[in-house]
Formats: sequence, structure tokens, C-alpha cells
Amino acid sequence: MSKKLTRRRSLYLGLGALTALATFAGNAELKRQRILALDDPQRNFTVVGGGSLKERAASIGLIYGAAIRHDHLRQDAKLAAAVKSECRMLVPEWALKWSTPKNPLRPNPDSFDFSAADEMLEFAHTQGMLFRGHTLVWHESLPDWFANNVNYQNAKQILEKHINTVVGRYAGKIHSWDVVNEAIEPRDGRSDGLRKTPWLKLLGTNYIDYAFRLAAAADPQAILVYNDYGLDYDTSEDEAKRNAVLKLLESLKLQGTPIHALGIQAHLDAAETAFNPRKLRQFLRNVASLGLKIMITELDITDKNLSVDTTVCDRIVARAYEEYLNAVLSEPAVIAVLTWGLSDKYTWLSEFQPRSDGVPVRPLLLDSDMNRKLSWNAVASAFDKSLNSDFSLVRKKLFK
Ligand code: 9MR
Repeated sequence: MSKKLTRRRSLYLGLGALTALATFAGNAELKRQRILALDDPQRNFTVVGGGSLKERAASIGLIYGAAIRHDHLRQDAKLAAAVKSECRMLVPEWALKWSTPKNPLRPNPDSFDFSAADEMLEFAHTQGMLFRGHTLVWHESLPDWFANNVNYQNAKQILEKHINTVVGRYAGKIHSWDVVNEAIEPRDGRSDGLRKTPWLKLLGTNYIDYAFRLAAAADPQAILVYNDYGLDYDTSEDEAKRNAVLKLLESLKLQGTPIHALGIQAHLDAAETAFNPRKLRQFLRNVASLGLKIMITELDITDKNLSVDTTVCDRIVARAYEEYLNAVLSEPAVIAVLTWGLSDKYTWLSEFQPRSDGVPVRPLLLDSDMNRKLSWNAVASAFDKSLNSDFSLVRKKLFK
């Protein structure tokens, strides 16, 4: 009893101090964030031993890796060293898309430029790393020539040529392919939840099944993945997306489509409070019950909505990594955790979702000098924590 009183009293005092701070800052959100970050001083994200993430992940039957741009890998020896030491899998952030600003994989309908992708594959294989393909069908990476050259008559042949050529070139060398990326958008208003994309318009709803069949024929060994974002939170928007993705996966399985896994991008927001591990786990269970594996393919956690100093910010981000991984690692069908980048020096978020105060974002596991951050510790300790769990034992048995 007296213990309770003491605790309540100290909590009261603690909250009082935090409230004063927040009022001073004139920002209720700041108060909430500080409470979040400081409420549990015991949570110091301590990790034991110096093992890398790939080693810690391997001991629970999991693959850890990261997506990296080929130009960054080429230019930055410190980044390359960090990738070598932390990652078991490498994902080309740009090199295998139809088109990105500095790297047109398919500069025109009839030719391909594999130089960047080849370079990355060689780096990965020289280091004994697995390599992943991203992505074959994505409305956002279509080249400029697409709109004027692709029509109802030739769309099928253009897609066939793409998948046969790209997947065929790397057959047997790729761990998994994101065959179709981001094909669901409930807000587009269709009853099947499909996003209105040029592929849907040109080829009809069967384009997804068709792409998977082409990929399976071109590389029978690769794990074929449907990859999407917006599946993580307990919001009506994410709920609608989860339901539509599940419906899509069910119908693909029913048709006998050669699909093997769901890729959950997991671009998260450290300020989002609607995280419900139970709901997320239920979704993972539902996906797994279709006989599919699950890969967390693009994990990062933005701090752009946190208006606090770096230390507090880093604790909140670390905590979000820990919570998310605790939830997903309890599903044995989860075979890989991949972050979208490794160091804060290179993250798509600096360009696409910068902080409004102009402070550089810190969403990843290493800082700009390649030093391990608190979020690295959070990921490492989440891996370690699941070491002797039944889930890891099942995962190790199932996916050796
Ligand atoms: O991080 C990628 C960025 O550098 C590219 O400019 C952009 C367009 O190709 O794609 C970004 O990666 C996206 C990924 O391919 C699919 N899921 C969302 C990722 C972040 O936008």
C-alpha cells in the first residue's frame, strides 16, 4: 500500500515536472512525447556483446538486411563497410526499378541497362550476402516513355519482356522478388480495393496473377512477394488496407498464383499512437494461415513529427522499433527484417518527408557517421529477446 502511494506520489511529481516543461514550451504534443520517452528510465536498450545485427538475427532464424542505393554504396566506403558488417541481405533501393532519376534500368522499350544492378549483385555475392529484387510491377517507377509507347495492344508483351529479361538474367541468384508493389488502394473506391494504375487499366485485374506467373517461370527458385505499405496501425485507413490486401492474397492463392510471401513495408511514424500489437499479430496470423511467408521489407521510423531534442527523439524512435519488432517477431512466418537504408546519412525521408524545422531526420539504425544509435540497440535487443522464444524455434525449424 505504502509502496503504491510512494509510486503514485513520485509519478505525480514526475508528471508535474513534465507538465511544467511542456507548458513552458507551449506544446501539448511535446509533453506527451516527453512522457513517452522518459516514463521508463529502466528502458536503456542495453545490449550484450558486440554481435552485428545479421548475427543476432541469424541466431533466431531471421534475415536482417537493408536497402541501399548503388551510387551511395559505390561512393561511400564507410557505408559499404557498415553494410558488410551488419547485413545478411542487400536490397537495391534503385537499381532494379524500371526507372529512377539516375538509373534507367529500361531506358527504352527495347533495351536494358543492368550495370548498376550487376554491380550491387556482385558486391552482395562477394560478401556472401543474399540479394533481393525490387520491384517488377510498380506504377510509380514507370519510365517517361511508358505513357506514349504502351497501349492496349502491346502492354502484355512489354510486361512479359520486362519480367522475362530482368528475372531471367538473375535467375537462381535472387533470394526474393517484389513482383508487384503497392497494388492496393482502398481510397481509389473499387470494391476489390485495387489501385487504379496504368497496369490495371491496360491489362485488367489479372495483371497481378500474370506478373507472378511470368516471374515464377523465369526464376523458379526465387521467393515471390506481394509488397505494400500502410498495414501497420490500428486506424481505419490501415484496417481497410489490411482487409483489401488479405482479400487479394486469398484470391491469388485460390487461383493458384505462384505467390510465396507478403512484404510489409513498415514505413512507420514514431509519433503515431495507434499501434495495436494484437491487431497486427492477428493480421500476420491470417496471412500466415494462407501458407505465405512474411517479410518486413522497408522498415524505417520517421521522427519528423517529434518536436524534441535528439536524445528524447532517439529514445522514442528506438522504443517504436522495439515495440514493432516485439509484435512481428512473435509470428514465425516472419523470415526477414529489412530496413530501408541503414544510416541516417542516406534516407529517402530526408527528401520526401523532411522535418518542418529543417533538422535532419534520424529514422534509421546508424547515425550519419555510421555509429550505432539507440535504435540499433533496440533492434538488436528485440532480436536477442526472442532468442529462446517458441516463435524463434518454430521459425528456425520451418525456414532453415
Ligand atoms: O527510397 C526510394 C527513393 O530513393 C526513390 O526516389 C523512390 C522512387 O523510386 O522510391 C523510394 O523507395 C520506395 C520503394 O521503392 C517502395 N516503397 C516506398 C519507398 C519509399 O518511397
